[in-house]
Amino acid sequence: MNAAGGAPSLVTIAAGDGAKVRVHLDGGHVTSWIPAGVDDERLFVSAKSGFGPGIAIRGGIPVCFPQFGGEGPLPQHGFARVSTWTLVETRETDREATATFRLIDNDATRALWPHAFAAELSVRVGGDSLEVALAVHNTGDGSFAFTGALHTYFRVEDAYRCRIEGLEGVRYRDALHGGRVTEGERAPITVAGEIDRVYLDVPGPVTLHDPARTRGARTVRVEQSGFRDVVVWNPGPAGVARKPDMHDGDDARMLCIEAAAVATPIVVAPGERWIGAQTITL
Ligand code: TA6
Repeated sequence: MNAAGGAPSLVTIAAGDGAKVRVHLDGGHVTSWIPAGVDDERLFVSAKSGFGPGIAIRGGIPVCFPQFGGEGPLPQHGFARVSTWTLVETRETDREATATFRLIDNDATRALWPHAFAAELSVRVGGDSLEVALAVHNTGDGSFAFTGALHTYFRVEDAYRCRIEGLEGVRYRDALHGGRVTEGERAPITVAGEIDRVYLDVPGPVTLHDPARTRGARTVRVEQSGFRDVVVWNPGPAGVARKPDMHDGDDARMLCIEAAAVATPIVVAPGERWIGAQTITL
């Protein structure tokens, strides 16, 4: 309960092993993940980010739904990340902690996207892993299609010394070159400035190496299910300068690896439920 006696605007859950995660009801937005063991924040959130109803938080894990980016007529990345979700339940045990949040259609969402749905975000933390799952239930009487992502901002020591393995040779859509589809290099991805790619039909897990890190694990494994694409994004110095909610230099401190459904919209028939998840393990 917050000071005003209303519902809390953010929820923190912790496993008995010390692993913990913080979620803002505004956006259903994970903004902190500290694995068990070291006190080591693994997600990036801009010190200039706004918070509160209708504000897109810069960092953490934005829930992009029912539209990824500008892939349609809706506002950028859809409305889920600027909607207030409700807390369904939390559970904390020695080995893990979970929390579930829900967003159902309302006048505002239907005015933008005329479909009945129930979205649920489940967060599970424990040991050295974090799992975030988005379930989308079609509660209406007609099929709908959506694109989306779990737009994870990893906190890194130096993005320009990072490399990403697991996407070698995978075709990608390059937003910096008019969306053209290119064959992926047969080498780990490195960041030399702005990078904005949708890797298509990614076959397996992705590994992020952050060799400059001096505290905590330098390698993070990112797996996904339900989502077929992986987005890799860093705004670069020029991109950061264009973002009022980022400080100069933030480009070196973050790297987005996103579980995404972009190239092939997800179709959900009436009564059906789709689930997509991203599991991050040190
Ligand atoms: O994830 C890649 C992307 O679509 C980029 O093109 C960039 O726009 C980024 O998302 C951040 O979007 P936002 O609306 O949060 O500034």
